[in-house]
This record gives sequence, C-alpha cells and structure tokens, in this order.
Amino acid sequence: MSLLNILIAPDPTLKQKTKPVVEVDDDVRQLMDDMLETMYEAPGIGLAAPQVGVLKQVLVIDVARQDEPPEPIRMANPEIVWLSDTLVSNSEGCLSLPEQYAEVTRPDRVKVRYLDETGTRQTLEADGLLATCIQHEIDHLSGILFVDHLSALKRNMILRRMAKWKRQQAA
Ligand code: GNR
Ligand code: NI
Repeated sequence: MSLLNILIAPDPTLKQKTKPVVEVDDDVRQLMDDMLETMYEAPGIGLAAPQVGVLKQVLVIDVARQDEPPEPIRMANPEIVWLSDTLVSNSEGCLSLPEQYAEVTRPDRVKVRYLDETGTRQTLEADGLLATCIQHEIDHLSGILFVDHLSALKRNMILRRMAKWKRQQAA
C-alpha cells in the first residue's frame, strides 16, 4: 500500500480522457487499493485515477459515515446505463480543488455498470450521496470537474483561486 500524490487543478492531466482497463489484474487491484488509502487519508468519499495522474478508467468510493464500518467500492470501466429524470442540487467539493465548494445539479438516481476488483461485471443502482459521488467520479474519467457544471463566472472564480493557491504552495 502507498499514498499517491493528488493533482490540483488547474492541471492538464485532469482535463484528459482515460482508457478502459483491458483486464482487472494485480496492477489494477494495487492501484485501487492505493487510491482507497489515499482517499481515506485525504479524507474524501471518492477518488478517480486521473486525480493521481493515471489515465485509466478506475475509481474508488466510500460514502459510509465515519462512525460506520467502511464500505469501499472499487470500479473499473464504469458506465452509466440510466439516469433519473429528477434532478437534485447538492454542495460538491473535490480533492483536486481543495477548500472549494459549490452547488451542482445532477440526476438524483443513477444505475452504473462496472467491473469490480475481481473483474466481475456488476450493476449498482444508487441514490443520495452515492449517486452524486458516482457521477462526480465518472466525470473525472472524461476530464470533467464539478466546476465544469457551473457558470463560466463561478468556474473561473474557483480556478483562479486555485491557480493562486498553487503559486502560494510553490513559494
Ligand atoms: O471527497 C469528496 N467529497 C464530495 C462531496 C460532494 C460531492 C462529491 C464529492 S467527491 C470528493 C472527492 C473527489 O474529489 N473525488 O473525485
Ligand atoms: Ni473530484
């Protein structure tokens, strides 16, 4: 197990598309475990491979509360197969946009098909925070950040704040 470095926006890698995993092998399982460790340490409720500089369709999620046993979900090649017509607005954050939060409107329920850590095809229907998180993570696999769902004004405000934050971290 090892902690991975989380990329901070603006970063060109976060805007790139990812490639499907050909086979869920030991390397992919290792990546999933390292991503989970990195996510728990952050702490966050989800993490997508591009956020750690890997352009593969891999993500991990755990929306269990701190006082509940962990419920890690590992996904390779996730595909949204159904979105509800009902939309809901939730406050979102992102480990690649530290300390930035905004309301994002998305379908409130989702059905996703993916390969689990054993390479077995799974289907999961989710609502609530899990549905939001699944859509947020799958967006990352297409180079989309939550700020891309906001007006250009709000998006640029957050991205400029991040660029400034990065300059200060570097100095
Ligand atoms: O930790 C995270 N919290 C969160 C809160 C609301 C909606 C989405 C998220 S995902 C985020 C972790 C992250 O950046 N995943 O890509
Ligand atoms: Ni994110």
